[in-house]
Amino acid sequence: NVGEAVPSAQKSSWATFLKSIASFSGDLSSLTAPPFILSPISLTEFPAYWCERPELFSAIADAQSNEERSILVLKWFISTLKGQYTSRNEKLGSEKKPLNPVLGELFYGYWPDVNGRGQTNLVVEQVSHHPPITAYYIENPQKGISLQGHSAQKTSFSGGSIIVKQIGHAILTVNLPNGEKEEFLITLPRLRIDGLWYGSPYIELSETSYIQSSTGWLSTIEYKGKGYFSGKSHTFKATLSRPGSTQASQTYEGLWHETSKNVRTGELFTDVTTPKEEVTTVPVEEMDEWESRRLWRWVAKGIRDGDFETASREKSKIENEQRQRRRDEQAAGTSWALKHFDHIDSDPIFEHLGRLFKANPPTEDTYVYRHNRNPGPEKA
Ligand code: CLR
Repeated sequence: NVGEAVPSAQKSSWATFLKSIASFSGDLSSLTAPPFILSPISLTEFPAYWCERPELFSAIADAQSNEERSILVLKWFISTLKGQYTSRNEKLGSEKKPLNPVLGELFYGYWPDVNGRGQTNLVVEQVSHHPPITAYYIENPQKGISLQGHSAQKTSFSGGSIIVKQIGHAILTVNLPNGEKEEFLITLPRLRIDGLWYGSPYIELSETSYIQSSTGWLSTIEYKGKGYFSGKSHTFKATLSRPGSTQASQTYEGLWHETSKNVRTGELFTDVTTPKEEVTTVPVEEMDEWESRRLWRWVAKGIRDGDFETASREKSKIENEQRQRRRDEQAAGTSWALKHFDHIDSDPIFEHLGRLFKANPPTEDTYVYRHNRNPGPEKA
């Protein structure tokens, strides 16, 4: 029977929602979901998950060899997965439906400099509404490391689960001491959202993602859930192979939400059982109208307080305002100007590095961060 986790008054609307996803594919954000499953957080906040262990991000700069740099990038990447894919369960009780960002929505934040790790800054912009696409740029200038990426999703329904194919990729750039740059192309895993029937959705990762370095080192990460590898959920196996070789130079395995180890040496590789550091922002009162937490403030309050009438009234206000804006643009023959990013049809770094591991598709568009304009949060 539907939904032991669903409040009794919402059981039938949950069943209706499930039916609507089953007969639907594409953009889930547009479907109306019952109140209990709504999150007060917009998708523009999600890129912050990349840096909640800032010391692992900054440590990449201290590597002494290409191999070590690839290992540290893999270690940082695996250590972000718990935040990316399980934190709503921990904070909100289950996976929830995030607020669907408006075009031009912004999110700024930073992680302060502690013990010489340097300050890391985050700039996020919603660069498309239909379909939803979020672009982000994360930089630790002191350490000479940056991450630029964009994120979109294609969803379908299969065997009672939502399958989410992640569209987009990220490029990590490291300035080397000799003045050169090393680049890493990061592809994203496939998601399955299980537990829908009971009203307590959670994510499992599947298939394979890659981290290809411009030095030739390649990490191949395989994801499995219950009943594979170790039989446990959130399992991964990663192999690092040297340039031009398919043989593993290092192999790691474990649980991405707990710990993992180096298979050969037994040495601990990742450990995310310790607290993470959430991004710092200025108070909502000091934010600009387009900044996510300011923009959605009253909707989010309504959701948090269980006052769904206010939440939906405030949400309609925002949506109507957006529709009017689009009509005005159309009448004036103008279009919305992005603030921090430029769109390009084909990312040359993706094409170049993607060839090394036969990325599929072989080319992708991207959003390039526009330096020297609107530098985002300078506050520390
Ligand atoms: C966004 C990019 C982040 C990782 C990430 C984590 C959770 C994903 C989210 C991405 C995209 C939107 C998402 C969400 C889980 C649920 C939600 C797929 C990929 C969908 C739109 C909501 C489904 C509604 C049910 C929960 C009822 O780096």
